Amino acid sequence: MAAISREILKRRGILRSPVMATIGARSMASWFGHVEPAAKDPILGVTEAFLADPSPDKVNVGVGAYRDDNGKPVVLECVREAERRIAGNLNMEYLPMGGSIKMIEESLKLAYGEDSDLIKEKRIAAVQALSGTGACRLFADFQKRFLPDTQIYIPIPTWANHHNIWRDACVPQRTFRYYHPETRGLDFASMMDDIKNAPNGSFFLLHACAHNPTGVDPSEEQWREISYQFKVKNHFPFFDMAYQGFASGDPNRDAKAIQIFLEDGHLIGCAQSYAKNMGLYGQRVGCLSILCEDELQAVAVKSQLQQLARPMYSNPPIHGALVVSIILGDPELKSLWLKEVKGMADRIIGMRKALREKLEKLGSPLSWEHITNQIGMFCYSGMTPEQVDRLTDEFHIYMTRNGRISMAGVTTGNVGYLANAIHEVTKAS
Ligand code: KET
Repeated sequence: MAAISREILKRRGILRSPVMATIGARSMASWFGHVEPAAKDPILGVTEAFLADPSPDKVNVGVGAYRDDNGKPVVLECVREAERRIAGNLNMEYLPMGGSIKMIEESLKLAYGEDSDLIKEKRIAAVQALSGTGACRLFADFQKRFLPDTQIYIPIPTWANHHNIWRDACVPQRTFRYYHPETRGLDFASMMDDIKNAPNGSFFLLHACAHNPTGVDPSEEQWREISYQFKVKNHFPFFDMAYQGFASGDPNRDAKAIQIFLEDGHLIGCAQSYAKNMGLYGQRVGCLSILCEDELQAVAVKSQLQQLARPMYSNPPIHGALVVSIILGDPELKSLWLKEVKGMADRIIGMRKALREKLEKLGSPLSWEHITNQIGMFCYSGMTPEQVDRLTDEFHIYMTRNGRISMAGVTTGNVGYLANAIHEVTKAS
């Protein structure tokens, strides 16, 4: 912090190095002297703080990144095998602006269904994207370019970066109610009211499964009602599907919400990410798709998506796309992947049970039922920002201040320590 303030003072001409002083204050004043440090990212900032803490007891349950039961990052076996197959064989030329055709084909099968008629009819415009974030951003830019006066309805709460993405794309945001803090479940009635009260033809951002941060998804029946109401109101659903496979352990089941909307004949948008379900976090591989009325329209939309990509990053990275194509294109590797996704989801479910049991055994006066009711990577614990601060200050436990625990970072080794600490900071409430 001290280093940053010295830097700022220096830039403002208040503190000068001897060389700068001799050249003169005005000529060296930078045009960006007024720039202040940006606010810390509420999620990735937690990782930075964790890394800076020298304590041997420290625990990171901040970012949604899967760890094995020893707390170590995981490279899936199917990924290792795909990389063996890539090594030495292929060139590393540019991909087309829209990315790997093979990767896109396989991604569409995952989201829209293996035998989808929509795929056969070539009605889906799709491009490889810079993981889920890049897919959302490309969509937001597309929305702004072709329907500039629209807004986006975003659930409260949501993944913090959704707000940044549509803000930077200059799309005004509205919110819709989603979560009920008292029941720690879905606030379905309010959500439906907000859907009904939005102007016809509004854009809605929906989490396809394993809602982040709440771990609360609508039931199948509720999705059907939502889909029906979207039809009545002619709303456009944009699905962010960053956790396909992490909700139920089965990627097909986790695409159910999308399937329901497709059955009802909606046009949809969809952001897919392989960060979590293939553990390809840093490879930045994902897919943006937009279901169109016909093939002609899909060709036009895809060409426009490519034109949005070209001046930003020209074309997407090749390595992750090769890994994904090889895994999903080979029946044996694909079944290994499905097994490994299930393994990750199951370990998380096991940790939910363990954390809840430990808190109950400690005699916590609070109900922790929601830890096992919620699904996906996160537990939305209900802890206050002040309680989270105590966890960090007194116990070196790092998590986002909204009380979200990344269950993917909980292990047999740290779950007892975590439960004790949570009990300590919550028992008086
Ligand atoms: N959508 C949602 C809902 C989401 O939680 C994430 C990542 C993403 C998209 C983007 O993931 P990508 O790596 O671009 O494919 N969430 C975790 C990491 C992060 O904040 O970047 C998290 O919430 O911890």
